[in-house]
Amino acid sequence: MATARAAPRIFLGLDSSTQGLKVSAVDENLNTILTTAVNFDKDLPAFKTKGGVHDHGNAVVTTPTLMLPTALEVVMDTLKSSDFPFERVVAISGSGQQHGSVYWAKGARDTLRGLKADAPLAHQLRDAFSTPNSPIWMDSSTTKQCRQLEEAVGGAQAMADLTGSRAYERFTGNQILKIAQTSPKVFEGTERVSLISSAMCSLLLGDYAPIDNSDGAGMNLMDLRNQVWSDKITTAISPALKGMLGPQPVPGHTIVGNISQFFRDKYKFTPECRVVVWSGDNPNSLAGLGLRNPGDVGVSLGTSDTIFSIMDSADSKPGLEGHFFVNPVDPGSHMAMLCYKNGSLVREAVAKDVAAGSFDDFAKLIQSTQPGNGGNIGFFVHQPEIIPFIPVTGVRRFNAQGEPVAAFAPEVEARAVVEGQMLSMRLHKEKMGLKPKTIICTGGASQNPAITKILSDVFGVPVRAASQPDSASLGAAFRALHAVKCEEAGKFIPFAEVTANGPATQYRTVAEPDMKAHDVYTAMLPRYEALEKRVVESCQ
Ligand code: XUL
Repeated sequence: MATARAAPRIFLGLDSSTQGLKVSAVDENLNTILTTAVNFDKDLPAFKTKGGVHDHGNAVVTTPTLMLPTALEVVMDTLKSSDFPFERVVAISGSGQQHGSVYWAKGARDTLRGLKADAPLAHQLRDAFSTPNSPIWMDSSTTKQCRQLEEAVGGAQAMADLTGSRAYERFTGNQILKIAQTSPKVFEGTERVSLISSAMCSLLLGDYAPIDNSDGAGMNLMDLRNQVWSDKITTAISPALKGMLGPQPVPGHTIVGNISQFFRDKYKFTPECRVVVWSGDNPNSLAGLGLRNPGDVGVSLGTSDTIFSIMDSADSKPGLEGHFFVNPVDPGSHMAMLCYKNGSLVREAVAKDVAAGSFDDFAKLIQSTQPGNGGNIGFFVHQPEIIPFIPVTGVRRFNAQGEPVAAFAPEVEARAVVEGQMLSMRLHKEKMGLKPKTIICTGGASQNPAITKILSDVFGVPVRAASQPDSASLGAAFRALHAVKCEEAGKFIPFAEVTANGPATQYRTVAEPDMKAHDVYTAMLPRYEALEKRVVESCQ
């Protein structure tokens, strides 16, 4: 007994991302005890995904919904086979790729409540979804619905004022409207719409879990200031929708219940194990990176590239670019963010072209060229881009005279892809009124010194990396700990207090800015902006 009581408590964080499902287990001091992951393409080949998704063409991108419970069970089985001490897990939370939606069929709640440990989750849930495919953040097929919903609330700026973002193709409300319009049977057969985050949480809970107000802000459905579903927008989609969304969104430190019988029976979680509401991957990364000061900016260089920071809610002024969400660890403040679709997959494609896929050689090519790239600028749009909206894919290259050119030399190409991405971040982040003092970087490309050096030079600030990777799953584990600490104290405790001494606050500097190079980029920015405008106009 005494030994069992003394055994350190464990907090689990999962990250259901575009390409896989990861788990981080941390102790009370926020040290990582273990991480493990399932890669959708490699480990679950039956779902035939590429990069975790099905690209149907015509800007339609989905993920097979049943892959989510399958991955959850596989990852838990992996933990079980390594004798993971499930009985020490005090709380579990998670992170989901933002905006993606899950459509639970009529009767699915009963199925969820009755899940039994003697059959695979996916088998028991085979009839639980009214459509087998979940539209995800890479989908950009809902431009018509975006304009329609903006019109219903009084225009794009009115939509931004109300929800924190103008209508974006990947945002869930626009996706739901498309389903209601083009697949009315699916819509009518749905009893609950979840985000990927809340769907995964529902699996752990064995019942429908609410949506948290941070991920909820990525739907174009939530009144950002009041943190409630907007009647105006939900009704414009369908009078039935509000009921399908479940209760009002909840703060990120909410305990939604205890873990379900399925997980207790199969893995020996204790009946007391708390399930903490899940949130989106970018909000969780913000938590995992320990951002706490308004000048701290997080940059995640992953499948998507995102740049985000905390903002006093009184200062957040949503415009026609970028997003404002509720801060996932402090419902009283906001999180400002920009998201680019053309992130690591584009860097990988260019590295494949110019360096046979070796990121070391890609870095060497970059290092053989000068900041500013001799005036050459490229726009690498492999997927329709969000910021700015570039719906027509293709690579556009311009020389120092602003003339279109068909190709760059390999080393120029390598620098051009990274400089273009970082210049765009700087340009559009400044338009949101934000100037970083420090950048805290995460994601695969944050390990590449040539890439972080350009990031640092473009912004003119040091770039630091967290001492542990996997910021989204770690952030989820930290939020699980935070929720338990708030529950134990019977009041809200600042997240920074809970994480104060943990490794989340220990960064190493990975790049220092060269201010001469920074000046080159500052001078280059108006040219970049003018060329960007040309590219955007050429798509209209
Ligand atoms: C954010 C976004 C992406 C996904 C990636 O708005 O669309 O960063 O969250 O998982």
